[in-house]
Amino acid sequence: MSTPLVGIIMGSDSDLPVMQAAAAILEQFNIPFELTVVSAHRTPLRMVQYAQQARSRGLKVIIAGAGGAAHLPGMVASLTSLPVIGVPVKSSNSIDGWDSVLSILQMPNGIPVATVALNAAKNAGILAASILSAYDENIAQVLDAYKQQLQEEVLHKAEKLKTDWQNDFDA
Ligand code: RP5
Repeated sequence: MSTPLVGIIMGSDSDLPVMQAAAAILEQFNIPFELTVVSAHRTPLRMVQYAQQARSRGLKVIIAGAGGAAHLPGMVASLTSLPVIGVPVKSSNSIDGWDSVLSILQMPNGIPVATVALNAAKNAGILAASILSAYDENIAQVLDAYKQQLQEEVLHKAEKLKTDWQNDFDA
């Protein structure tokens, strides 16, 4: 196993059904990652240790997911200079998801967290890959191919609609 470049952490194992999408896309991109539970409230010292050791352990990006009073991404960002991507999770203790979004999004100046949409762990994985691609040509090529594939899928759908609805629009 190569050294993980991305650390995926979450406040609880109940976040895993959402957070596993980040792991899946990193696996698809062949980017080594690690995945564990780190709770800002239930294991604060583990959180401090994780964040403080992340860079020396070789991590380049941290993806942190949490829900409700979602303090994990912001607190981790306060403890490391690595980029932190926050995933707001609509969890069991979340009122409607806005609590998770705002807890992660509304950071004070000086301590940014790159916040993705509610439950958007897949995008967090893609954003982590984009950050790594700034200095890794192989990852850049994988991402370019992925975007090309997305484009082809949309064009294929447009072509299908054109046939199904006898619509002539062609950009
Ligand atoms: C947060 O509380 C976790 O990130 C999770 O989203 C939520 C609920 O945790 P459990 O009570 O399910 O462990 O800290």
